[in-house]
Amino acid sequence: MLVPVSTRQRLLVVSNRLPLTAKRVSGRWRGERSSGGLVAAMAPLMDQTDGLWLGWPGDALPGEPSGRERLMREWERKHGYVAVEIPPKISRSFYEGYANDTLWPLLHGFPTLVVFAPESWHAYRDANQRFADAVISRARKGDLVWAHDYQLMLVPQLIRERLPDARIGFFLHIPFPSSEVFRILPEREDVLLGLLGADSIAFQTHGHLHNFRRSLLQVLGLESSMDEVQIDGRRVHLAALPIGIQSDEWDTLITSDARVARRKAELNERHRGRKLIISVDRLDYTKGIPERLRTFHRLLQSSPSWRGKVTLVQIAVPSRERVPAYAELRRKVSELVGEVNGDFGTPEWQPVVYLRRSVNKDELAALYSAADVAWVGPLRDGMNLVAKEYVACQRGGDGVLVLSEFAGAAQELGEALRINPYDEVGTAATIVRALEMDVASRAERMVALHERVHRNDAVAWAERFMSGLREATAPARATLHRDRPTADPLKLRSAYLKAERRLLLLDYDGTLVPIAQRPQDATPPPGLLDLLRDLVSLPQTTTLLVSGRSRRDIERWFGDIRDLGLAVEHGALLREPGADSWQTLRGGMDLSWQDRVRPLLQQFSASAPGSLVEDKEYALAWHYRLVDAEFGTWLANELVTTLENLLSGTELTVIHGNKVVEVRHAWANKGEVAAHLVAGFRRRSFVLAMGDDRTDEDMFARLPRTAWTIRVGTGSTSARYRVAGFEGANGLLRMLTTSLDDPA
Ligand code: ADQ
Repeated sequence: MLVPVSTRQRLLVVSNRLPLTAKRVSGRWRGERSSGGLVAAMAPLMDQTDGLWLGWPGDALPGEPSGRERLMREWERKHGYVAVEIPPKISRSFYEGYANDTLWPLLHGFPTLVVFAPESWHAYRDANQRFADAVISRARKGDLVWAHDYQLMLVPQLIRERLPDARIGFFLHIPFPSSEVFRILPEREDVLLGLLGADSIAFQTHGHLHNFRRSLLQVLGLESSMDEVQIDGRRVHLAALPIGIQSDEWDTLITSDARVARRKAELNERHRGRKLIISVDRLDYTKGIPERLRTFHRLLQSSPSWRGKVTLVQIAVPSRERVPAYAELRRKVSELVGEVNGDFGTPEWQPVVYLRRSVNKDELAALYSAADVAWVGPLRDGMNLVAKEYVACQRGGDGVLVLSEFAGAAQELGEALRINPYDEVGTAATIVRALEMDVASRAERMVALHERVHRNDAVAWAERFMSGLREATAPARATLHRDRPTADPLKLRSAYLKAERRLLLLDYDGTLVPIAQRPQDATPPPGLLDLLRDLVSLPQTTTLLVSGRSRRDIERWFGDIRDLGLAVEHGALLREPGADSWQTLRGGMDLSWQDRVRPLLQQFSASAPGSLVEDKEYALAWHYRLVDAEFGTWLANELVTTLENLLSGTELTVIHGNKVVEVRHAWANKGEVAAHLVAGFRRRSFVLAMGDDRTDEDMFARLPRTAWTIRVGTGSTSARYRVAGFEGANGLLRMLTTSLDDPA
């Protein structure tokens, strides 16, 4: 569940660069704004939390140190930007060396480009220590720290060493490679342990998270679950959170900026009668620019009808030019552009327009909205914001996004045409398909893409991260345990026998029977029905099933065991033991919300084959157990966010359970029904509750401390005891039914 954004805690962001870079212009120091998704994504949070941003302000130059110091003081006072100064020699070896010559190629899965230089590792450690020291010197109790990206992978642990109670989150913007690649790094243990100093670590995709978990196992021998790993008695939350863009800003540019509209019209005029393909990248070997140019050459070679009819605009902003691999790339790209234009160009037509520089946002927006196709072909990319920017600028448009399957964005943007950028023949065919696609199909795909990019924008991303971090560091979490003792059958029986009255509250799915692939397949076996009949016939013993299922299922299966109490839909409806009729715990419920929420669930269901919508009386649920695990989880997170926005301020709540997202009234939870039932069982009573998932935790939380609360299976719990699985749970209950005959 998402925790609402709170303004109480201060946020300290730490990233390699500050949002401003100090430049010396005409003998004076000035701050130059570095644009970029990160600054935009963090801006609203920084305002809300009155936070600080710590980062490197750019190299100091000889001369005028006092002017620079003054500027840094002004930044801190005005914007909360704290400069982390790094001596130039260290900064070079840290940034161009270990960060960009070692970690960048390694984490992108280019092991042959990795440079191993022990001195640059020392510089990396040294620089990370300086960033950590800056945080430590500013941190106050209760602050949240958010560290970013591959340049600062040691920072979480370095902070934790000095401030054991710090609350630290880390986001990796670039991929995490397979463990086979990662483990070639000589400093692999240090880097993993550095990250594990955080309370919460998030990646762009589930694939990267999965790779990270494999490395934890292979390198450190640490077992982890989908969302958690434990180290030194601490729990580290793990998540996949794809970053978004500031789609509103792009929207404003293309809908209400006259300059952009004019520029777009000019571009349309200039390229009239020709299709326009746009590619925008940092000049980086991970972005697949040479591969794209070779593919374009091949396309023009094999499809002569497209000659003179299509132009590729390649914009590439120079980057990391002091790193040798980048200088070589720059040369190669210029050469390939020359080859395409030399082989196919005419006096009227230049096949590739190559701009090797940064272009401003207006120009970019005009190009994105004028282009018929965006060709986004990285060989490997954490996310790729360009793909999302193109989509944002195609509002109401019918452009086609062609996207590499190796970009994180491909996980999310399913309506794009996918390419393997290494496959030049296949990619050329896909580009031709994009150029020739009919307008209805183009528009249909773009509408769906646009909606998704808009929904998961930068602000939603940052809020989700903060929510996860708050949850991971919430004090209540300390009361959850992974190491509960196994329920001792003999002690349980003895407590049961001693009591004057007994109450048994039993969850069904996962507790009395295993979780079934399809909900309708969880029919109770005859042995279980016998067991329940035996339980309800025990003297002074009240037994209830407390289930999230619908009345239909539970009544069909258990309705004729008269003395068995039934609470369904998490307690929205109750049939007391021995009663004929059902009652609601609270009357007069308005159910009109279901008509608003159902279409949304159906829409999600349509995009994920195998998922289904369940109509309950007081709740609606979307089940995705049969959907591909990674895609299903991603979609479920999207659905939860959308629903939470839709339902904020209502009495409804969204629950993300075990492969199910459910909307129901907030009061309809197992805790409420448990509190209602236990009211009559105070002193000298035996109360037992068993359950296997998050919804049963509500029940455990509302029972007296003396109750026998038992978590079935693994997972953090507030229950007092644990039992291995449904067989164990059945065993304990069976033992109660024999205990009166055989009080050994
Ligand atoms: P980058 O590798 O920088 O980011 P990307 O996500 O594509 O890659 O972002 C590039 C940004 O720079 C875009 O906003 C784009 O508009 C802008 N840009 C590129 N070329 C430009 C040009 N010539 N002129 C002007 N602007 C230009 C890293 C990871 C990515 C991840 C992001 C965010 O490598 O995988 O998506 O961080 O987490």
